[in-house]
Amino acid sequence: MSPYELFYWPGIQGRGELIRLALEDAGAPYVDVARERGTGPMLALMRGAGPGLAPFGPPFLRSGSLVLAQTAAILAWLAPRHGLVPAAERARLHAHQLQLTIADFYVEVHDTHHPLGSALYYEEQKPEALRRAEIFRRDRLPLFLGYFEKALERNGGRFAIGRRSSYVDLSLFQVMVGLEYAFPVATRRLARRVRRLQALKERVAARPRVAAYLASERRLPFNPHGIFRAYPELDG
Ligand SMILES: N[C@@H](CCC(=O)N[C@@H](CS)C(=O)NCC(=O)O)C(=O)O
Repeated sequence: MSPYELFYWPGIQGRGELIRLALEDAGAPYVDVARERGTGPMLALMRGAGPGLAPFGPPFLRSGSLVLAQTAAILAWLAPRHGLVPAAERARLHAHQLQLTIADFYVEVHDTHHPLGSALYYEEQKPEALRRAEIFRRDRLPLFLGYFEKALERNGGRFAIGRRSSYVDLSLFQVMVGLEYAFPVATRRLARRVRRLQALKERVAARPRVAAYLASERRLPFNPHGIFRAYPELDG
């Protein structure tokens, strides 16, 4: 099998990490193209250099002549090929539903530090970020985490979907470690209300391929350029 080509910004975990975790857990060979060859090929595909529909933004994945963008769509396509989702249609649809909700949550996390837009530096939108982050911590964070916790509970507590680990569990792991990095105080305050998510995070981190990946140089550290950013003034 020729390796998948993952296209994502080379210096951050970002949304690309949700694809990396799935590929790593599946043991699927892939090339992280921008990290190995720079962003030129990625930007060219976004400008329409490839066949068919051009991606709006990264992450996107190339496999043969297919170039597919949108994190949730990529995962929905990859997962059945690698046993990362149950075969039943309803389970696959619900996995996709959860993944799209995670995508919505990523926008909310991003907007805590960039509420006016990505074209401005954080320092240029700090007053708005402070207000937005306060509302995020008070309303949105408990709402989303409560929803994911409930989904786990209704499915028996251990997995988001089905009776085995799926790509949604991998993404929920990333959500939890990201929040612990960016909002340690607010996340700790919710800990008792999201015990299943906490336990899921530990279990995913212990999966052999995930553990090997996390210990490798392929796993980029969190940093001040990603979606999860540790600005103490936005936490509390
Ligand atoms: N909904 C898309 C969002 C993609 C996205 O926002 N990508 C970011 C990087 S994480 C980007 O560079 N977008 C380009 C832009 O918004 O101009 C997904 O889940 O993949």
